[in-house]
Formats: sequence, structure tokens, C-alpha cells
Amino acid sequence: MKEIKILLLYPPEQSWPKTMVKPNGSLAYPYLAGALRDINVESYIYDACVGNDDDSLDDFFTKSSVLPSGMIRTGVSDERILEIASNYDAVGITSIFSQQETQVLHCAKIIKKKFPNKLLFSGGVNAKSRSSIFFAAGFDVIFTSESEISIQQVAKIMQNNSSDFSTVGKIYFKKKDGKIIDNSHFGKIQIDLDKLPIPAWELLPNKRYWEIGRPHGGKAKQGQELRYASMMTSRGCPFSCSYCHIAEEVEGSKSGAIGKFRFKSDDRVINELTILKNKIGAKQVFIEDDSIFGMKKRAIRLLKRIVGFGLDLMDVNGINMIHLVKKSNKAGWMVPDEEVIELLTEVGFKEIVLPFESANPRIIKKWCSNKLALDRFDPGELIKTIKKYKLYVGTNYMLGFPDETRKEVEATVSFAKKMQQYGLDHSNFYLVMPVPGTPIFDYCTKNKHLPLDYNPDRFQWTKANLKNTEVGPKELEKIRDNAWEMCNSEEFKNLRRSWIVG
Ligand code: B12
Ligand code: SF4
Repeated sequence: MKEIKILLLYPPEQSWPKTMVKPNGSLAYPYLAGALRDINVESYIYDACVGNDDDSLDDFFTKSSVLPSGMIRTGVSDERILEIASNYDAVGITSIFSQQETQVLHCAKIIKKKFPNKLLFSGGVNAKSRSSIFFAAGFDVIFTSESEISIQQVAKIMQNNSSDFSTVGKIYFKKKDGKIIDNSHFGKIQIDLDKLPIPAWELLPNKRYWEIGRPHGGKAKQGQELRYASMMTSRGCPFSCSYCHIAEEVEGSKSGAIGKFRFKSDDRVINELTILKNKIGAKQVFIEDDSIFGMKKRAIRLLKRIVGFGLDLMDVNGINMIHLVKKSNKAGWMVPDEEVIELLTEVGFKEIVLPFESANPRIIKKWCSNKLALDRFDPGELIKTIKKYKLYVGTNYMLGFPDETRKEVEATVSFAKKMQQYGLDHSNFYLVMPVPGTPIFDYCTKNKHLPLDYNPDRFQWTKANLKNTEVGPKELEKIRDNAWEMCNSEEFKNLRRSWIVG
């Protein structure tokens, strides 16, 4: 059996001027490295945005360079990436963010050019959706789903000195003759999440992330020591929003049933928390579940245990408003679920962001899974109730759906303005940004709202990309900018501006 070593590389980050660079550090690699560890295959995670102990942050992190696109590149040099890659038999490069694609492809090209015999593979929703571009850049294997099982299979084949991956499901791969084989129609994902490997968090450059101190959300107190880590207690979601990568992923799709809500047992979650606290030395934890309240009672129980654990909850992803309200005596009408809101305060929540998305029930119904439209509850009442518990309340809105009328865009902005009077702390406005792998992306390409040669560098929430819309891109960007200025306090705006670097 051949001994093999696998490098898992986060590429350098690219960002538009006036936005903040935050290192990736997402959970794909800790899970994949955990899967490889479980079959005794050595792997190493290198984040080219922040480097490792042999790289001095002062040499590159604060000295970003400008790319031909006008975006800013933050990370170690190409030469350094090649030096690291030289020690491994295979290199994986994650592509979960479409807006980082250019950096992924660049890394692939330079590595393949220098080391044509190294196996190059990628995964993540963007890689799966843009596989022909990825193969053209030099990738040999693209994983089309959650990959803990399939990466072990690929590694075992490499150990047998073979590159015939025809038995591995949930991948596309390039044969020696250049032919691309699609194996996405078979293969397994993990349904029982307790069987997932324990993430190898220790392989992340945690100390560097903490030193840089740019966690991806939450409110850090002035002077608070940051030692944060991410975890997931569940995968999947009961909803299927048009702009979500798991919305149409069911049994038989290219990724399989990754949209299905699955969760870890309490014991498993406690085990992971223990590792985070004792082995990783984390003090704060981000819960990254897509839909933490997919089962409300379970979520509350778990959140309580997390707080009792001596780790601070930094932020929780995936809270839908439907979980903050409950049925009332009036048929179809929902009222704030004070019990849940109070519990959230007890478990340590400092902030809740309400994803209103749109003030128009038509839009919510058509594009946002009909989650919770304004004709089913009183939003002012919800904000006031949450404020009663002294929580910080932000809101998120989306503007510029492909068929959204001018009147509808204006209605959302006026609604946001009106909500301010209930004591909101901030209002964020995101331009609809259809990304590959989502139903809205397919709709937009089919209906000629997105040109086939669209530019993934522009997949950023302040940039309008859609064509043939009632409100044109330039005007939409202006409406967004004005809405943000109008609906936020000077204090909040100054805080956000102070985050900008580069
Ligand atoms: C956490 C998170 C973040 C964090 C990441 C930091 C952190 N420390 O975790 C932060 C806040 C920075 C973030 C930011 C953004 N995010 Co985000 N984020 C997520 C989230 C919720 C979880 C990611 C994660 O850890 N998943 C868990 C792991 C285990 O799953 P995974 O990443 O899919 O990996 C598996 C497979 O895909 C595959 N795989 C993945 N990579 C690789 C690589 C190889 C080599 C192999 C073999 C396999 C493989 O195997 C993995 C294990 O099973 C996802 C949604 C989701 N559920 O994934 C959105 C998601 C990735 N984010 C998304 C978006 C849109 C954004 C933002 C643009 C939001 C914004 N408006 O700014 C930014 C972009 C940031 C950037 N750098 O460009 C989209 C991306 C869609 C797209 N096509 O681009 C997603 C998919 C959410 C969604 N449903 O739309 N995000
Ligand atoms: S609620 Fe969130 S995770 Fe669930 S389908 Fe909608 S966008 Fe995706």
C-alpha cells in the first residue's frame, strides 16, 4: 500500500475594495481531514489567506495586492502556495463560495502547471455547479456532495496506486484520456450525523484566526479575548428557498438528500463541545446549522447545554422568524413566542437578526419558501417583544428579485423605514445575487436575466447583476445604498465603516 499525503488548501481571499477580508476557516476541511484521519491518511490544512507558523502575517496580510478585476487579493504568494503543495500527493481546494472562484481556479492552474502528476480535486456547491470550468483549470476530481464518505474512497484508491475512480459515487472525474465521467447518480452521504468523523479542528490555523480577530459575525465585546470555533449540530433544512444551494437537493439529485434535515444526538454534540473547549481551547462558539430550529424543542435544549458548558455563543446561523412566533386563537394568525424569546435570552443570546427578506407576500411566497409573510403576524409586535428582553435586533432584506416590480422594491424599503420606530438596531439590505447551484440561478439563466458569461467576481450583495428587470442594476444599487443610509443610525454606520480595510 502506498503512503499518501493530502493537502487541503483554502485559497487566498479576494474582496472588493471597501469590504472586509475575513479568512474562510469553514467546516468542510475539519470534516474531510477528520474522515482521512479515521482511515489513517495524513492530511494538512493550509489557509493561504493567513499562512502558517512559518509565514509572517506582516509580510502579506496587511499588504494585499490589487487583482486585474479591481478586487483585492489577501494571502501568501503563489510561490509559497507551490512550496507547500510540493510536499503532497494530492491537493484539494474548496469552492463553496462562487465569489471566490477566481482564486480557486488560479491556484489550480499554477499547481497543475508546476506539478502535473499531483491529483487535484475540488468540492463545494460552486465546484459542483461549474465543473467544466474546473476541469479546464486542471482539476481531476470534483466532489458533488457532502464528501466524508467519498474522500475516503478516493484516498484508498490512491493508496492502491490507482487513479481509476469509477467505483466512487458522488463525484465527477477525468479519465487518463481526458474523458469526464459523471458518477453523481450513485454514492452515499451520511444520514446519521453521529457517524460523521469528529472534525479535525486542530488542523485549522486557529491561533492565527484568533490573532487576526475577524470572526464572521456576532458581537465581540471591547477587549474580549477571541478564541472562537465553528460547529454544526445539524445539517439540512425543512425549507427550500429559491436562493439556497440545498433547496432542490433530494434523493436522486446530483448531491443527494443533503437538503433533508438531519441532526446529531445530544451526546455527540456534548462530545464535540468538550473537544472544542479542552483540546482546541475555544472560548466562543459559532453554531453554523442551516436551520438550528428545524426541531424547536431539541434546539432549545441543546443551546441551554452549550451555555452551561462554559463556552460563549458568538452567533447562531439559521434562525427563521417562523420559530420566533407561535399560533394564536385567531386562525392563521401568529403571535410572538415569548417563551422561546425569553429562553434565547437565558441561553445567552445577545442579538437576533430577523430575516424579513421582503415586505411583499407575493415575493415571500414565490422566492422565499413562503416562510412567514407579513399578512400572518405583526412585525412591530415581534420587534417590541424581543426588545423587551434587551436583545440587539437587526433585520435583513433582499431587494431585486428577477420579477420584482418597482412598487415592490419601494414597499420593502418603506417597510424597513417604518420598522425603525420599534427600536431596531440595524437594517441590512442585500441585492439578490443568484449563485450557481440554486433554483433562482437556473431561473435567471433560463429567462435571460443573467448572461451565460456572467462574472462570478461580481457575486457580492451590493452589486446588481440581473438584466431585463423592471428596476435596472444601477438604479437598484442606488436604492440599496440609500436604504442602508436612511435606515441605520450614524453609530451603526460608523461601526461598519470602521471594519473596512484595504
Ligand atoms: C459558515 C458559513 C459562512 C461563514 C464561513 C466561515 C466559517 N468559519 O465557517 C461566513 C460567515 C464567512 C460566510 C460568508 C459568506 N457566505 Co456563507 N455559509 C456558511 C454556511 C452556513 C456553512 C459552511 C459550512 O461550514 N458548511 C459545513 C460543511 C461541512 O459543508 P460544506 O462546506 O458544503 O462542505 C462539504 C461539501 O460541500 C464538500 N466539500 C466542500 N469543499 C470541499 C473541498 C474538497 C477538496 C472536497 C473533496 C469536498 C469539499 O465536502 C464537505 C464535507 O461534507 C454555508 C451553508 C452550508 N450549509 O454549507 C453558507 C454558504 C457557503 N455561504 C454562502 C454565501 C452566499 C456567503 C456570502 C456570500 C454571504 C454574504 N452575503 O456575504 C459570504 C461569502 C464569504 C466569502 N469569503 O466570499 C452560500 C454560498 C453559495 C455560493 N454558491 O456561493 C452558502 C452555500 C449558503 C447558501 N445556502 O446559499 N459563510
Ligand atoms: S431557510 Fe435558509 S437554509 Fe433553509 S432553504 Fe431557506 S435559505 Fe436555505
